[in-house]
Amino acid sequence: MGTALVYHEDMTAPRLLWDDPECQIECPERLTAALDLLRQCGLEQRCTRLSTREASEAELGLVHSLEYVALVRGTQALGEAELQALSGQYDAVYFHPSTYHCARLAAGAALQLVDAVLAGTVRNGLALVRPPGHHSQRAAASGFCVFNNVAIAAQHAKQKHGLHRILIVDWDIHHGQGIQYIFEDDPSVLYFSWHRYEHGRFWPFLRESDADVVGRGQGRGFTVNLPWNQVGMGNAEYLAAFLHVLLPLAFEFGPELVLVAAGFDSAIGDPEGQMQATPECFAHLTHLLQVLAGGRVCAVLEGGYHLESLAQSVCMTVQALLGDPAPPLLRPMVPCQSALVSIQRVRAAQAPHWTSLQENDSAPLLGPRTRSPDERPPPQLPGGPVCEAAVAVPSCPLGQLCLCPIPPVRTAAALTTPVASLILPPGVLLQEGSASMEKTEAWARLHRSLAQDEALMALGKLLNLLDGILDGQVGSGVVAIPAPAATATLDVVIQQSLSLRTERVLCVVLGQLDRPLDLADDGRTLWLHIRGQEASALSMFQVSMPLPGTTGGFLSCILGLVLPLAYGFQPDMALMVLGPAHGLEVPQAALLATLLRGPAGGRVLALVEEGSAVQLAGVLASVLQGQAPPSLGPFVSASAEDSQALKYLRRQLGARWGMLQVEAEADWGCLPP
Ligand code: Q9C
Ligand code: ZN
Repeated sequence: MGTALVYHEDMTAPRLLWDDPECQIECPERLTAALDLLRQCGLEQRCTRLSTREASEAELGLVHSLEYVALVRGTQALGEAELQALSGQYDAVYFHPSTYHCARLAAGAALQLVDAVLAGTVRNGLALVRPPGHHSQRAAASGFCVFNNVAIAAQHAKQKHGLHRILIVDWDIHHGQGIQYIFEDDPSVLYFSWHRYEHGRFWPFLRESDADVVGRGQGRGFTVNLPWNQVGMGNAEYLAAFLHVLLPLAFEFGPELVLVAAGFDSAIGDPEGQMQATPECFAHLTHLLQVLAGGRVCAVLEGGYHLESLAQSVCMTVQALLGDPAPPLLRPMVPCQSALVSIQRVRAAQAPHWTSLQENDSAPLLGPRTRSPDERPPPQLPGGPVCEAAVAVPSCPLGQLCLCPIPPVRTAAALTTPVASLILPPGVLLQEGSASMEKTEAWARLHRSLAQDEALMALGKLLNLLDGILDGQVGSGVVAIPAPAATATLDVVIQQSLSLRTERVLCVVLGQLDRPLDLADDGRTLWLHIRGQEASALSMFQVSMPLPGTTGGFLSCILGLVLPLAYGFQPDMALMVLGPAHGLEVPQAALLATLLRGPAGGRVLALVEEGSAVQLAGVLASVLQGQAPPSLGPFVSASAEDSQALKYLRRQLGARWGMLQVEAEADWGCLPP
């Protein structure tokens, strides 16, 4: 199932006919720049092109008043002076004779996209539209927006497709107050927006954009505002917002559809946003959203006024929708204090409405399952944690868009079972070849457990696949390993990986498996064991955590610990090791593999002990190829013990791994603005 691109060239028609410095940035070139770069990168050609239709007046009526629709209809016949006079009645709006037609096309494009995704014709898609929509209200245009494209699409999905839960993610840098007003009392639509706020001193200057505004009546807790109070927020801050605010709530909500109000004025170089997130960040955000709603993600363009930055960010979004791995983000990944204050405030405001944000404060912090690590000070993270968003914003270092080379083989599997070919999804290469006997035996001499024929054969295949990944011929892989040789095999894989061009390897280990004894604690491997009897950190690169017993506990472990560490570490490759007695259910394993693709540039090697390989290999191969993971099932809150363990590790490691933090340093929240 593919990715839709919805576009109609009529939407390049609206343009500002008089002089107005505030409105001139919303120009026709925004669409052509995005489309041109999509073509140049070969991305447009990989999408399913959908035709665009005008939304009917009844469909506009799902959100807007008939009088307002009639008023906008009337602008088609107005002359320039009348258009200018009418525009002046709204805040930051211009009308053009083509506005009514194009605003209906923009809403229609969002509807076409939602219809195609819900019909199953495509998995996901992007609508490239003008005018944008998220500021427009029941009876008012605002901020270049005429009809509220995303809100209309959400109402349509509820009424025509019978959906009960829709998530709207508004990553535009302005607050989509229009969407907020339309759904503020509606618990079937969870609206998340981050926005430049500066304590209310940034447009649209609304009190209701702040973090403590959470919705009304039945809709309390279904409006989530994350105000940024400084400019210069970047990749670390955006990812932290997703991991610590949006995704925990989204998983608990369990949406059937994700709509993105996809404004790219939140990207670097944009004159409105003044933020620092690079285009690659949008590939990661898009990748993260695809673990929700079976991957049904519909993105609809909103703002974005730096043509180059806009076009590159659009390409990154489409590439992620197509299932390609996201390019690595640049170090250091440490959110600034101002962002942490905002994150802390929104978590506190939403905690009464979401169990995943409730931290069981009643229990003692050092419970029986946690113990202190040894007293040795942890080694320094190379690069050092310095990144203050508020410090001087450098001029836009926006280079050529680097589309990472896509390996000829996306995913390969090396399995030992005779039914291997039957359990793999189409497109996954079943690897038969082996590394040379010489090489395999040389490694096997290091470990007695590798001497048996069976272990040796598995090792040969594994080494061959690993070479493919390290050479860039293969993107990711799934390998079955004989249980008795699991620790030894992992030792070989780590050593072999680190001997070749790879600087950092992330090992996420489940089940009974020991950390190889000769593994150096030198910052090149991050060993994260999700099985321990207790939460403990022997150093910043050796962490263990009990396997949580509920879906909620598992999610907070992945979102609150594994991904923050992984994004902070920025590995060249991730090993996901499911050893004997790993205890993971199939959807949990699939979710973990999917999410590890993000920080690892798509290079994930899953090592699965033979006993569960038949059950897991197919689904792991399919998510590593870019398919959406299956649902975890009903959300069940984390146990008090599991939240304690996470909180303990956050305390222990937060100073060294900034991405773990969900709170600002003590005195920051109290500083005057
Ligand atoms: N310098 C959208 O991005 N002007 N609309 C604010 C602050 C209005 C933005 C002036 C910006 C409207 C869809
Ligand atoms: Zn905007």
